[in-house]
This record gives sequence, C-alpha cells and structure tokens, in this order.
Amino acid sequence: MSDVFNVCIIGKPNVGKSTIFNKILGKNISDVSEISGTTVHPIISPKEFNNLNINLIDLGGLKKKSKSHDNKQKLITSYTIKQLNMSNVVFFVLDGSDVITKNDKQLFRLILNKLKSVIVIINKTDLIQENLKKKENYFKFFFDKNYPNILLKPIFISALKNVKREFLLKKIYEIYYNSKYLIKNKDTNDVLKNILDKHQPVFSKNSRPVIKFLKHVNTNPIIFKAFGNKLTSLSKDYKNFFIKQVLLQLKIYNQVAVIKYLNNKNPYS
Ligand SMILES: Nc1nc2c(ncn2[C@@H]2O[C@H](COP(=O)(O)OP(=O)(O)OP(=O)(O)O)[C@@H](O)[C@H]2O)c(=O)[nH]1
Ligand SMILES: [Mg+2]
Repeated sequence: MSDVFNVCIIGKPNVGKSTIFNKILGKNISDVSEISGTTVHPIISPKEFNNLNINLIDLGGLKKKSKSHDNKQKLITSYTIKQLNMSNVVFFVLDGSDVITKNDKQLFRLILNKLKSVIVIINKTDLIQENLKKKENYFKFFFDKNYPNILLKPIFISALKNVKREFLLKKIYEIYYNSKYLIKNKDTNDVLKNILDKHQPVFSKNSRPVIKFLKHVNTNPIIFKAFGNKLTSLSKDYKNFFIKQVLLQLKIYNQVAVIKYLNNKNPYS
C-alpha cells in the first residue's frame, strides 16, 4: 500500500483557496464565489502524485480571532484546527493583491505553532497593480525575516490563469520524501563545523557555550539535538542564527525545525 499525505488549504476568506483546490484536482468540486465565507465544511478529495496518495482538503476562510464569534466562524475554526492537527503539509494562501494583514499573521502563527510543514502560496498575482518585482520582494522579505526556524520561498500564482499544479505537487512530494529519512550524523556534523567556523557562540557569564555534536532525531516535524557544554547560556540571537544556518546548509525548505540543546550528554550512550 502506498503512503497517504494530508494537505490542507488554509487562509483568510476569499483568497482563492477553493479555486486552487479545484484547479489542482482538475474538477469543480468546491464552490467558488466572490462572496467571502463560501466554504464552511471541509471538502476532501484524493489526488495521486508519484505513487503518493494526497488527500487535498479545502477549508473555510478564517477570520481574525476578534472577529470569529459567530456560529459559522466558530464552526470553520473548529474544522480547521481538527484538519490542521491531522495534516502533514499546509498550503497557506495569501492574496497577492493585498498587503499582509494581522489576520494572515495570526493564521501563520497557528500553523507554525503546530510545527507543520507549510508551503506559502501568494495568489491573485494577475491583480497586482504596482511593480510586480517590488510586490514579490515584499512577500519574500516578510517570510524571510520574521520566522527564524523555517526557510520559506513563497510561490506566486494566479489560480485563475495558471495554478502551477505540477510545481505545487512536487513541493508536497519533497516534504514527503524528506520525511522518510533521517540525515546522516556525518552530514549534520559537517554542517555544525561549517557554522562554528563562521561564527562561534559568544562568551556569556565568563564561559563560552560549546556545541560538540548535532544529530537529526525526527522528521516532519524536523527535530535536531545539539549536544555540548554550557548550552543554557546560548543567546537567543545565536540560536536563531544557528537554526537558520542548519536549514540553509542542509537545504531544508518549508519545514519548521526545532533544535533541542542538551548539556554534557553523550550522544552515543
Ligand atoms: N483575479 C483573480 N481572482 C481569483 C483568483 N483566484 C480566485 N479568484 C477569485 O476570488 C474569489 C474567491 O475565490 P474562492 O476560491 O471562492 O476563495 P476562498 O478562499 O475559497 O473563499 P472562502 O471559501 O470564502 O474562504 C472568486 O471570485 C474567485 O474567482 C486569481 O488568481 N485571480
Ligand atoms: Mg472556499
């Protein structure tokens, strides 16, 4: 039996989630309309790619917490949380013709807090009025600067004109593929050496923290263990630098990573 991967589509109302869902499946299964709040109940449909069985899940649009008190929004919120918990990957959809709103940020936090792999999709690029490159950079910069423990390259599409189906499915497949294997100790420790060559942890309270060994212990969510001495005095800045470097050097995109720092433990024991 081949593996199954759940991929849910999350975003604020009216950003084009159901349009993307239909275009990827090549069938009009989920209702689309210009009125926001069209989808309420989750719509789940299978799609096969490279022998991977994907369950694509269209969800209702989520509003800001402060505006989610009516019954319909409460229902959408509870369905979303349930599907999010069961998902392997999230398509997080934003409206490219708009700015990034507080609602988008709240939703993205929710996804990251659950340590979900996430593919950021900027939709409706056909509606972008201003300089396209400038707008693309605006989104790229936001996702690059604000989240140290995940590397994100937003994908720009117009679901109406070209949903980039193969490309999106390939991104899901990459995460599935990465989730099958642990990275070898030799590779993680080569990366550790490179990072320490670039930038050592600084002295704090008269002692220098030392990271000696880096081990990949879990996939999706990605968890590393870093072993060494005096690691409780590592600064937040250094940890942010360190995790970003690990992801960059191992070329891990769209997957949130956690590093657990452990003092004076022998990784071989
Ligand atoms: N111009 C443009 N319009 C789009 C695009 N994608 C979707 N739309 C339109 O945006 C409106 C909302 O699309 P939906 O797919 O229903 O959006 P949704 O996110 O599922 O909305 P809710 O279910 O209400 O949260 C519809 O009028 C779509 O035709 C796009 O790429 N470009
Ligand atoms: Mg919808």
